[in-house]
Amino acid sequence: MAITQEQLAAILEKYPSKVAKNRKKHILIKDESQEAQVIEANTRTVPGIMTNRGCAFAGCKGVVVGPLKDMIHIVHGPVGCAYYTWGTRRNKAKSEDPRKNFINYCVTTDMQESDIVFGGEKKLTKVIDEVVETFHPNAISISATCPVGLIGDDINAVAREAEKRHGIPVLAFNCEGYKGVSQSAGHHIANNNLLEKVIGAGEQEEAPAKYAINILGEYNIGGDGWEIKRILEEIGYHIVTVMTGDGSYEELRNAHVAELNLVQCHRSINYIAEMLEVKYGTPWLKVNFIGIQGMIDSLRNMATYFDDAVLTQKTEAVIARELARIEPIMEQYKKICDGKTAFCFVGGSRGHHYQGLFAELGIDTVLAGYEFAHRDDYEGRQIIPDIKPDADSKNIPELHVEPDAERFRLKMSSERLEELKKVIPLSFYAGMNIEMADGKVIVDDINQYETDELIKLMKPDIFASGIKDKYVVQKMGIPAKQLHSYDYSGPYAGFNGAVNFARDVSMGFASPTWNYIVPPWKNQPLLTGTVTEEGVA
Ligand code: CFM
Repeated sequence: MAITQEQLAAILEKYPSKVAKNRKKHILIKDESQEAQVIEANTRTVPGIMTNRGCAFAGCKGVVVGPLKDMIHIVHGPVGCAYYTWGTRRNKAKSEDPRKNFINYCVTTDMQESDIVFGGEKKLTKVIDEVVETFHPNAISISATCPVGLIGDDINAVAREAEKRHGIPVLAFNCEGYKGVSQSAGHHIANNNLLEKVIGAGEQEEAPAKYAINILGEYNIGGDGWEIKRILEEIGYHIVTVMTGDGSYEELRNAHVAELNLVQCHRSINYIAEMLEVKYGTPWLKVNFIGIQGMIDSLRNMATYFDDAVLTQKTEAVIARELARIEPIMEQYKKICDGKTAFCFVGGSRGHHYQGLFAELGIDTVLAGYEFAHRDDYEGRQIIPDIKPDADSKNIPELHVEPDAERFRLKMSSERLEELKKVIPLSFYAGMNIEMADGKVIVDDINQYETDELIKLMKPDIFASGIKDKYVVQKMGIPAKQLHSYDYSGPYAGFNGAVNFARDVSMGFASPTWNYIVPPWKNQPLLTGTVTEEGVA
């Protein structure tokens, strides 16, 4: 069901007026009669409001850098920052050489009070030395947590010295948690360093095989990347590197040789995609491997880009075979799901990407949003010139990139590239809003209060979100599906992923559990008080 502007106003009315004014700009009811609906995004959360956002450290170490499996990732900071980013995101990795897969380790300098007082550089140096001696990683990352920036430890100097001592790359990331307004700042910091120090450090001049691609913004959560790889490799693509799910420092060094970059998660990695185009002349194609139609469209767009008869034929053959295999299975789940409604609120790309998959099951996404996306992820990249930088966004350095003197080369004539841009999303992302129908609600950086109120009003059948709100929602009697870590399941990408998702969501609906839950408001009064002679107490 849709909501009216009056109902929305009634929710906002409960806030102090300044907060109401702020939050109003972050919530839209889609109105197709309006040419452009502006949404405010990537700005500070009002202090005191409970939101789902993370920090810059989480975006850098936890999201972009952490999945590189042949590196040791050192968290320079208190143990809590390391512990709570250890294994929870479910970015999987395997390696032909098990001695070069450190994904399950958690390494930290475990800063204590004395380190805060006297500085933590010596301790960091010692940890690097121990790590090299014990693990012999291909490279090391150091991610700074809040106190490191506050006390002024020079992690870049420590990294430079360690590189000289050990002869392996040591990358320092100044991703203190407080930088920027969310984890989005950390993505940007990570992107800059990986482009500057890693991509292009490899010796390869040419791709070792035809149809060489990189997959950007795919983190192999629950094995998504493996399902995508299964399909792409069967069609005949050569995957140079995945950034960064099941990826490695070794592979990333040669990412410059690819003929095309695919962008799955635009938010976390669009900076690298853009910079690779400027530096090496590699265009990027926006893909969405979530949902059956999303997968099919992405495969066909890739085939259009390469324009090769054999590749196109193989693409169609794989699509036909996979559809014939999974459609009968999907049918049985559709019977359970059809006619239901969903809220889909995830970080910076899945709030959009999962809507197609829900629709294929007959589930209508009535509310969607992002924790930390920017306006272009909602409204499309054409509005980027209109985004006014503020003090927080100016805090994150913009890398200035130029065409590489030796390695820049056009992948095709600029005329052909322009022609292609008319038919496939090359170096462009149209955002989430355009695909949402009239009356659908779009919320940026939703909080606990708004979640509660909108659930009461719109009564979704399923809530797709994260761990922080999952249990509150379930106690309201509504199945909640984590679309960050996929709970304990996955993969959800590609053809097999669609089947897994359909099964898990159907189990959520069919579970008898919900009959045993009595939400508190069913057997307790919402307000208690006594009426006395003076009035209500
Ligand atoms: Fe990209 Fe992600 Fe997402 Fe993200 Fe994330 Fe994630 Fe996410 Mo959680 S990189 S923006 S910072 S798709 S960890 S794998 S699920 S919030 S929607």
